[in-house]
Amino acid sequence: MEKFEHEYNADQIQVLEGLEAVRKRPGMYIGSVSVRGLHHLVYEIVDNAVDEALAGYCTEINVTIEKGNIICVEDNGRGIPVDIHPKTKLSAAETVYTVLHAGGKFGGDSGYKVSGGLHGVGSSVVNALSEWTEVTIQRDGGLYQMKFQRGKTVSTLTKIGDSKKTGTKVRFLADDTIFETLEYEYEVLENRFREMAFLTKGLKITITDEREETPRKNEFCFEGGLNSFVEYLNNNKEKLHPTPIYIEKDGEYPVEIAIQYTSAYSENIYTFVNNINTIEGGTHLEGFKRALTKTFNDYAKSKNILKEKDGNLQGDDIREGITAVISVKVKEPQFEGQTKTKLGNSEVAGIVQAMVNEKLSTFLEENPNVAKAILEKCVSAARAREAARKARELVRRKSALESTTLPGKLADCSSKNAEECEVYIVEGDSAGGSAKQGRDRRFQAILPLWGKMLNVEKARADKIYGNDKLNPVILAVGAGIGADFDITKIRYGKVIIMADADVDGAHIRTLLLTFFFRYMRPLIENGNVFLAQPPLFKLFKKGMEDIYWYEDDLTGAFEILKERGIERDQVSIQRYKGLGEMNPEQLWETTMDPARRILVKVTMDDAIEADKTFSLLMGDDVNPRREFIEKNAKYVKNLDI
Ligand code: 28F
Repeated sequence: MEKFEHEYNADQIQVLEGLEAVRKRPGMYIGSVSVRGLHHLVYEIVDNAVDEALAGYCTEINVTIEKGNIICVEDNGRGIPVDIHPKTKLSAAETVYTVLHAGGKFGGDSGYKVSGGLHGVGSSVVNALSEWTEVTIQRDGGLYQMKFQRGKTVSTLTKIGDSKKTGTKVRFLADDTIFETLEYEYEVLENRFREMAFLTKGLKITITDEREETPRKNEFCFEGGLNSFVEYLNNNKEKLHPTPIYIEKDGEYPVEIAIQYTSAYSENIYTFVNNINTIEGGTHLEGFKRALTKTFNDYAKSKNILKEKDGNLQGDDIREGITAVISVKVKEPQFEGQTKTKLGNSEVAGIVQAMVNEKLSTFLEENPNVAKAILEKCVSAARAREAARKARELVRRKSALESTTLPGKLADCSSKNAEECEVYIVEGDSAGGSAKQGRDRRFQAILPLWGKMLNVEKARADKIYGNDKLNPVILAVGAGIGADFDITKIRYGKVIIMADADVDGAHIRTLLLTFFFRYMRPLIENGNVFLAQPPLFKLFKKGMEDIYWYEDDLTGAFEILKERGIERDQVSIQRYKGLGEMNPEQLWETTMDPARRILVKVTMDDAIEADKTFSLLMGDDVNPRREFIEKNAKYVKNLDI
């Protein structure tokens, strides 16, 4: 039996019931108990420190993953208030950590004005879901500490020393009886904190990983704020103007926007509400798009770049090659959409629209060279759009006539029930041959691809329709592309990319993913795209069943041998360099048989990182590409798959 020094009164019993609810249904509070939910715990704590920075009192946040997956977050803000609330007889700090929904909510009568910042409500949730939590506060000349176990106070807030500094430090160990895993992924946290540093100009965030012998460390601090963000996203793309366009407006709904055009054909607009990535967009994005279209059209007409007879430039034309980051602060945000990442507040559309109309037109008047460079590109986009429309019509007319035309190389399956059907897109003719022989032809189709693919980052839609490498993919999937893509028409429930586990394979995979990401995004969002995982090794010995191994590290395979009482040096190890080295049977057994294969589902969780990855590989600059490929032979991890 655990013994607690604490005595509980009626109020606190209610509190405990509150945290018990969090432990019973953690998913309701942090989304899931997977590795994603685990990372959420860290974000909740860091959010509070960032709020303190937004309030203007904190300049530095340090996050450490300590040995044993203990998280330590420290800020140099004012420190959570330590004074006792007369009614609850608890310190403000302990209340924040033990009462569900405390924090910002009781900013009203607590005597503390939470200016600017919104002081998150997640501290008590983190506390409830941690095996233990330790909070140390420096404030009012003192050093204070309190400790919890699974949300229960085991040591109430106590002064344990003096301090001239101020700040808050929180250490916690997530509860392994709640979470599926406690293994934090450094890259995931690193990306999130980089993003947060971009969104909070001048705030320094460091992240350290002490789990390995040689600690990893990154420091993020961007004096340029959103401008730095856009420059980062456009890294190694060709820019149409040297510095981003930056516009901002304070007030009840602060809005900040940075824009920079590149010679690429894609549109990359990232939107944030209270530093939360609104992946599904919403009213702020709508307002921005409307204003962008109107402002550029008005300017082009007034300067006679666009004649009255030409009609208007369309929104798509004006957004070709744009990279933009939009950050708004909304006191009571309403989030909608499938993943609750779409801003619903209708008033925000007009606010952003008016702000962009005003500030962007001023910018264009004052920077005619930038305006000219962008508009030239818009006009050529409009022309390409017209050409694309014609090309598409041609394709449509054709397919109306011969609607069953499938690519010649496709070995289709006999079932026509998309739900159970799969298409393997296979790199290379020889692997394609093995796959054709090894498959279950009832529900598995094979589409061999070979040679280098078209670089879709640099191609407009009209080229893609006519491209002889991508056209087979489009026809096989059978649902069109771009704005015409219709997920209900897909011919296969699983689109599986099967490529070698080497650098060329990684390249093909990335090119295909880029293509899906840009032109069939719903396919990724809907979870229809997969990566096949061919084995890396075969361990074999006469009289022993072959062992296929899918990881670089063979330690686990050797353990299996040991369990079977076989010495390591008795077995031969074959390293597979490519799919072509496997015969049809082996390919079936290891990579295609639904009962035995490993499939990795591709998700577009982290659109920013994915785009960055693609651009790196697609950009003109060869060096970052090579570096990337070398570093990421198993790059799929970075796509958050
Ligand atoms: C490592 C995580 O949580 N930092 C925080 C503050 C500062 C204040 C605060 C936090 C007031 C009464 C609700 C201080 N002085 N880092 C953190 N720093 N919370 S959390 O106030 C909380 C509200 O209860 C703070 C004056 N006002 C606010």
